[in-house]
Amino acid sequence: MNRKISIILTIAMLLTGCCGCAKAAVSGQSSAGASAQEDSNAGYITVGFCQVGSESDWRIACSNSYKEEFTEVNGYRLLFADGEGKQENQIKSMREFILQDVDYILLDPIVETGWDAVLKEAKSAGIPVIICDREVKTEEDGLYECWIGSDFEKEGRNAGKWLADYLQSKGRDQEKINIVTIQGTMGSSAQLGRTKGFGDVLKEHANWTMLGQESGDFTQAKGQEVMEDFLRKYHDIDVVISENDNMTFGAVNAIQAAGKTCGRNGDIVIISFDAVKTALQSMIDGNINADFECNPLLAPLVEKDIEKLQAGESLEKVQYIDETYFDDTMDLKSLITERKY
Ligand code: GYE
Repeated sequence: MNRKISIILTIAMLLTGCCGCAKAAVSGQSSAGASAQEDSNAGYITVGFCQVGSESDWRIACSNSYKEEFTEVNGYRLLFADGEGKQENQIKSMREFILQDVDYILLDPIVETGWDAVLKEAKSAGIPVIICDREVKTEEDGLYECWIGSDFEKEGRNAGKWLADYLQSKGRDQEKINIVTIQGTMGSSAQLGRTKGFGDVLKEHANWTMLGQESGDFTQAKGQEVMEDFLRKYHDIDVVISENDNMTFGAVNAIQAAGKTCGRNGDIVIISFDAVKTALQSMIDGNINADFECNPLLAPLVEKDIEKLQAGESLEKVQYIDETYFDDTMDLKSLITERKY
């Protein structure tokens, strides 16, 4: 909202004794409420963050990272909108942030497509948008400032390469290997990239067969259901690729409930993504063989980008965060204590 209109509305509200409106929550806020809020935000940079939801440990660590970084002590007012796993909720909160005339919008898009209209609205309102974690595919260029997150395809490829080396080390590189994949939320960058990256390595191994691929939507409960389904359908699974740790926890439960074993010395090799603390503990316990890290601590990097924009500097359009992997040959006990997520 134009600053002059905002001041006029604020004065009008003071005259009519309507200051209570300033406490309006993010959702369902009137434009008069928005202007009062803007006034109370004076001196702070207001940041509206459209988060995916709270489906996984990774996501919780990601949300905490924003809440710890964008504090009043650091000069920010963070408006946090939980999309509860639905794109329409995320679009709605973006529109509310536009109405509130926040200084920046941060979008972690649940899926890659369907953002053009709302990104254009933000652009017309003069509000810079930073895309974090998952990516967007737009028809037009220039609808956002930059994207910052993980190289999901590389994570998937690294998982495939790790499996090839592992099988070779066990003398199983010529054996017929049956694989199933528990995929993340379909159409999300994390799912698309990990599926593609692993799929590329699969094509190089004629003795590897993908028996089935199904989405567990990145949650433990659905991951468990999908694994139960796989175990009913296929009786000779050698490897499970699980596109996040929470689905892996569900898969391990399903495997053990079916009387099978997995991980170190088990019947089924388990490869996971994220490498959150609980998963590393599960690897120490022998249930997971390898875990490809995805770093959820994006907020400090996003904050640096905002500082640059504030200083009128330009940004790298694509920014990858550093990542590694872990397997059960490593000394994870000492590592786990230092780990933030
Ligand atoms: O792997 C998963 C989460 O987008 C990278 O989303 C993120 C993924 C992460 O739910 O645990």
